[in-house]
Formats: sequence, structure tokens, C-alpha cells
Amino acid sequence: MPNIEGNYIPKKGTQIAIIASRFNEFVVGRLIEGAIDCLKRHGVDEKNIVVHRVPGSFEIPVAAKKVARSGDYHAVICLGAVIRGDTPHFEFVSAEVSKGIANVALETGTPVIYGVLTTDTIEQAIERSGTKAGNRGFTAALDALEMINVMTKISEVGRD
Ligand code: INI
Repeated sequence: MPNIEGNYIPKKGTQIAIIASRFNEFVVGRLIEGAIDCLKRHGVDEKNIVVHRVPGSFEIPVAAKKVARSGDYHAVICLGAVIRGDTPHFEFVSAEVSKGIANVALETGTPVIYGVLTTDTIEQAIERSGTKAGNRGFTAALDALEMINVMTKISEVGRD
């Protein structure tokens, strides 16, 4: 029984959209850098990476949906940082962005990657945006490359 699994090797001309919130810019800016660094180092042409900025994580799904529906991109990488404060706002924003991104992926069939940090503290967010716990932007970009490849392979099964 053959296994189907993706690699991280993009085809020439691979087009990637990044949707990133401005809220918590000091964290999200590092996530964007990590994602672009990963994509370029795996062979994606920088001119084929388009960064779209939205106000906060709550706005990511609607922008991701429009971009995914355009058919112009092979994957959409969503980047944001929702950091718990003293109000229930954290719960609402984090629930909506995660449900929203999942819905966009399912509705459009496009790989839409969840690279939104949801942390209790600013320190945890900093740790996950390029310091001691890695950079979630970089790994979200890896997830995008893998999903593009595996979705292509799934489409190709049985065609020859
Ligand atoms: N947006 C975030 O991306 N992260 C947060 O931590 C956050 N908090 O905690 O308030 C946040 N709020 C803004 C929200 O995403 C919307 O932009 C705003 O409510 C307008 O719809």
C-alpha cells in the first residue's frame, strides 16, 4: 500500500499569500520574517509572496477567504498573535480566528495554514516568534509547502 505524504519542495511559480494582523506587531512582524525566510530558502521566488495586512486576528478569516477564493495562490498562511489580557476579549478573538481559518480551508479546498499564536503571556509569544521556542512563522510556511505538495499528490492518485 503506497503512502502519500508531502515534501517541502515547491514547484516553480508557487504563489503564496500571507495574511497577517497588525495587532501585536512586535510579535507578528517576526512571524512574517520567519515565514518569508523559510519560503525563500526552500526556493519560492520572493516576488511570488504577497503579504496582506489586516487590523487584528479577528479580521484574518475574511481576508483569507477572499484571497483563497481568488484562485491566485497555492496556499494562504495566516499569522497573528492573540495574547491573554485581563478581559474575556482573548477568548472571543482566539475562538473566532481558529474556527474562521478552519472554515476557509474546508470551504475553499486551498491549504490555509493556522499560524496564529494564542498565548497566556507576552513572554510566551516572544518565545514562539524567533527566540527560544522557534518561530511559528517559519514552521507555518513549512506546513504550507507540505500541504501544497500533499494536496497535489492526492489529486494525482489514480490519474495514470
Ligand atoms: N487582536 C489580536 O490579533 N490579538 C489580540 O491579542 C487582540 N486582543 O487581545 O484584543 C486582538 N484584538 C483585536 C481584534 O482582533 C479585532 O481587530 C478588533 O476587535 C476589531 O474587529
